[in-house]
Amino acid sequence: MLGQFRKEYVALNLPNTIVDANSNRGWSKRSLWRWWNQLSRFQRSVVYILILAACFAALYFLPATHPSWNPSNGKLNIALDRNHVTPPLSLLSPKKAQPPDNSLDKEQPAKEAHINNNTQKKQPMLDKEDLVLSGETANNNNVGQVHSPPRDGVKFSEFAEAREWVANSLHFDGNRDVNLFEVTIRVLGSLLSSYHLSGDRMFLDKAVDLGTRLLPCFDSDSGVPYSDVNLATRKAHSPKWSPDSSTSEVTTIQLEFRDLSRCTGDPKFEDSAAKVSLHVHGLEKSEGLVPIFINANTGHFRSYSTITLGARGDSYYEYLLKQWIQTGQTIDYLRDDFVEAISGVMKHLTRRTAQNKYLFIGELLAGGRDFKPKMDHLTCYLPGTLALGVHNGLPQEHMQLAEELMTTCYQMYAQQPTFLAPEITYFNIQERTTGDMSVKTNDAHNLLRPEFVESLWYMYQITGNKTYQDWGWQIFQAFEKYAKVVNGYTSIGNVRNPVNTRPRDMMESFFLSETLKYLYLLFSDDPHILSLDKYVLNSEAHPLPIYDT
Ligand code: DMJ
Repeated sequence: MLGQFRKEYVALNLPNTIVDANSNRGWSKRSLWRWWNQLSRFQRSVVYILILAACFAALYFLPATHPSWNPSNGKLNIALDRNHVTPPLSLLSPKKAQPPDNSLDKEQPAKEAHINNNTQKKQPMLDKEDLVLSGETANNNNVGQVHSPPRDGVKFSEFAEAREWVANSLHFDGNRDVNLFEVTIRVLGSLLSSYHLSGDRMFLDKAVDLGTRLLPCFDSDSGVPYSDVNLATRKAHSPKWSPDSSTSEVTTIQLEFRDLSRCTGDPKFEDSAAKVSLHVHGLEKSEGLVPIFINANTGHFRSYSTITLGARGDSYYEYLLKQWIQTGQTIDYLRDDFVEAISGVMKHLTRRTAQNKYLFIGELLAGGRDFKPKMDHLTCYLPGTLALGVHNGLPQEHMQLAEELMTTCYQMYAQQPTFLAPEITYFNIQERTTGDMSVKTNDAHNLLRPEFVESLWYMYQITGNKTYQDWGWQIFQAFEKYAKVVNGYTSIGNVRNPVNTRPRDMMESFFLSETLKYLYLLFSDDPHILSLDKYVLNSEAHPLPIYDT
C-alpha cells in the first residue's frame, strides 16, 4: 500500500513548481502557501489592495497597446479591413445629420389641403463634407458639377478591392443583350453612386462607357426606348416575347441618365431619358394611372393592359417623385403627375379586407374594367415613397395612406409561419370569408426583395416611430433563420412551410444593394446617416445627389 501511495505521490508532484522565466528560480506552491500563512491580517489586506490596484491598472492601460486605440484623442480608430468591418454606408455622412424637419408641418399649414408650390430654388445640395467614402486608390481628378473629393482618413480594403475589380475586370464590350432598365438601375446607378461617394474618376469613366452603349435604345420612332441592347454591336430591340416595352422600365432610367449628364457636362444622356418622361406625361391616362405596356415605335400604351403598382408599373410612380426631388423641385409636371396618380390609386386601386379592414392596393385588369385583389410584394415600396413625398411638402393625407399600407405589408410577413412575405398576396374582400389574405402555391416564393424594408427605413427616418425598427428586426431575423446559407443568403420557394422552404440557391444583387442596405440604415446608430435632403436613392438604393435645377 505504502509503495503504491508513494508512486502516486511522486507522479502528482512532478509539475508542482512555478518557474520564474527571467530568474529561472523555482517557487514551490507549498512555500508560497507557507509564506501567505505567516502574514498578519494587515499584511494580507495590503497584498489584496495591491492586487486590485494592479488589475485596475491593467484594465486602464492595456487598450493603449491595441492597434485601434488612439491615445491622442481617446477614440477608437476603426480599421475597416476584413477583420473589422463597418458597412460602407456608415461613411456617408460625417457631419451629424439634422433630425427630420418636422417643423415643415408648422411652417406649411396649407400642406394638407394642397401641394406646396415651391417656387424657391434649392441651393446646391452637396458639399465636400458630405462625401467621405474613400478608396485607397481614389484620385481627385473630377469633372462635372458635382465633385466628390476623397477625404483623408477612413479607408477600407473591401472598397479598394472592389474598385480594382471594376477598374480592371468590368468591361462592357461583351457581345450580348442586356436589359436597359436593369443595367441602368443596377450598374449605371452603382457606378455613379460610387463616383459621388469616392470622388474616383474611374467610376465615372466606366459609367460614360456604359451609358454610351445603352444610348441606342432610344433610337426608336417615338423616343420611347427599346427594352434591350447588345452592348458590343449597340443594336437595340424590343423584348423577344413582345413588341412592347414595360412602362416602369422606360420611366425608371431618368435619375441615372440625368446624373450622368450632370457629371460629364454632356447633355445627350439626360436629353434622351427626360424626353421619355415628357412623352409619357403627354399620354392619356386614367386619373394619373398608367397601363403597364408601351410600344417603342408608336409611343402609345397598349390598350387594355393591366394597371398596377406592382410589376411593370411600380417605379413609374416612384421616379415621378424622385426626378422632381433630384431636380430641386423645379419640374412641376413630375410632381403634379405623381399627386394625380396617388389620387387615382386611392380612388380606384385601394380596398379593405372584409375581416380586419386592412387597406391594400389591388390591380385593374382589361384597361380598368375588372378589379383584382392581388398585391405584389413590389407594391410595398409605395409607403416609403409616399413618406418621401410628404417630407418634401406633398399632401399629408399621403402619410395616412402610407401608414395603413405599412400595416398591411407587415401583415404580409407576419401571417406567414416563416415571417417572410410571399411574392404575391391575395386579399379577401368578400364578407363572411375567414382570413384577410391568401397565397397561391405559385406565388409562395420569397426573392429577398427589399421593398418593405425600404419603406421601413423611409418611415422610420421621417416619423421616428421605432415600431418600424422592430418590424425590420423581425424580418431580418426571419432572413437569418430561413434564407441564410453557407456563402450568403438564398431565395426560397415556399414561405408557407418552415420545415421545407425549398431554397433556390439564388441571391439577387438587390439583396445586397437594397435589402441589406436599407436594414443597415434602419438600424444605424445615427438614423439620419444618409440625408434625404441631399441624396435621392435610385430604384436600386444607390444614392445620387440632389441638384438645384
Ligand atoms: C429592384 O431591382 C428595383 O427596386 C426595381 O425597381 C424593382 N424591384 C427590384 C427588387 O425587388
